[in-house]
Amino acid sequence: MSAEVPAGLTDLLMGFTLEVLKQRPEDLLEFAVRYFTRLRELKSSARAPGRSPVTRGDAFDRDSTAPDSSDEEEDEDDFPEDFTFKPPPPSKCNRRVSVCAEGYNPDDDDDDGVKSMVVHHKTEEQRRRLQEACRDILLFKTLQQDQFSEVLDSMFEVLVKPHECIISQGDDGDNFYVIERGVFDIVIQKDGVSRCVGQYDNKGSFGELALMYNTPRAATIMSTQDGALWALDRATFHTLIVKMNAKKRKMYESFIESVPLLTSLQLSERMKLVDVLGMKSFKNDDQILKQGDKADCFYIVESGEVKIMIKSKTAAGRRVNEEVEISRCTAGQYFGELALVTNKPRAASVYASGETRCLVIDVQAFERLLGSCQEILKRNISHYEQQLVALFGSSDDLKHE
Ligand code: 1OR
Ligand code: 1OR
Repeated sequence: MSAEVPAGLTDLLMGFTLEVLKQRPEDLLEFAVRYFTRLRELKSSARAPGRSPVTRGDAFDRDSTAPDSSDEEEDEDDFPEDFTFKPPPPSKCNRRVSVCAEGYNPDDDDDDGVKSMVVHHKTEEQRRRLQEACRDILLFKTLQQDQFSEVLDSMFEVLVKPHECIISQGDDGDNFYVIERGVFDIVIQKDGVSRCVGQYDNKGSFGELALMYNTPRAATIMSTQDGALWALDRATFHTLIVKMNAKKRKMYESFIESVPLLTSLQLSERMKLVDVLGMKSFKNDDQILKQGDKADCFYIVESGEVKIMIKSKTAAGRRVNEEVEISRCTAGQYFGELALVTNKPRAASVYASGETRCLVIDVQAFERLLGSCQEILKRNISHYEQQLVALFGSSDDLKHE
């Protein structure tokens, strides 16, 4: 069943959403009542005879309440230039409200322009370390060079001691963090019980979710030893990353919909996946994964082809050096799931066959967003074992030494 979205609805809700983000009301319902009441008052006073036409405010779209098309031209100038909304008293805790993944279009949010970016001076040596730490950060992979430079300019160093709480679950989001060094626990509290659900080991990044979706922090991040982080403030993250995500969604929406593995996900879940994925290009014969390496990412072939090669074992259990091609993946197919699902090293090496582009998802996003695909992944993994037995007469390679 397809439902048509009424003209102007998106803009009407967008205006409201932006106002919520600016004012951060404690009582969303009360705020909504006041916002739309005020909007209606303004609309009817603008319509009143004798009132001179004025430019409508950004927060409103003429289509959203135009009763019929004959009103349309008149409506264009319907709203007072000075449309301001008086919010209810400020909230005590200043909690930001959740915004559903597909409802917020950062493209239209011109509030935090480039002006709001702060440059933090760095020494040559700091800049070099920062650049190295950011080299593999997936969220930065789709930035253009000048945008990436702006991100680096805005980042500042944060040194941490053991057992420091960098992020507390439930807090408002302030910064996004890139790890230069250190080991950090990911702790999630649910039903009053805290559980360590994962760890960042000297690489990666965290703290993007609260900034992307204006939600409370989803997890607590604790240092387990001395470490160094690079932080990017909320405003710059918004200006550069969240706005880029709107473009990323447009770019990858139809491709992601065509990936068979992801068909069981809801649209909002697929879009959240797009928000956090990175894109990597490879030339012919580039090694993408190495058998035996520790795993931290999952890959979907966007274009081109990859070869999956393994070094099998001799009967005595020793590895032979020659690699054997066991499979290929083309556009829409995935690889690199096995080590993430089994918590083992990479079971095979993967090489680009010709120019190849892959979408890359880190292990935390894989676990967070692809949980509902685990059954399909596991079913396909059981096929590997059967093929392996057919090829080599043993499935020992899946068990790893
Ligand atoms: P944030 O801004 O919400 C906490 O602040 C950060 O922890 C979060 O962004 C992510 O960057 C990071 N679920 C939610 N957040 C996670 C998770 C996670 N892992 C890392 N973060 N899960 C664990 C996956 C290994 C899902 C648990 C069900
Ligand atoms: P990974 O994380 O172990 C290497 O990194 C990837 O190669 C692996 O995830 C899978 O995505 C892929 N048949 C097809 N693909 C495979 C196989 C496989 N093994 C790994 N990958 N077989 C099992 C070999 C151990 C069947 C061989 C005929």
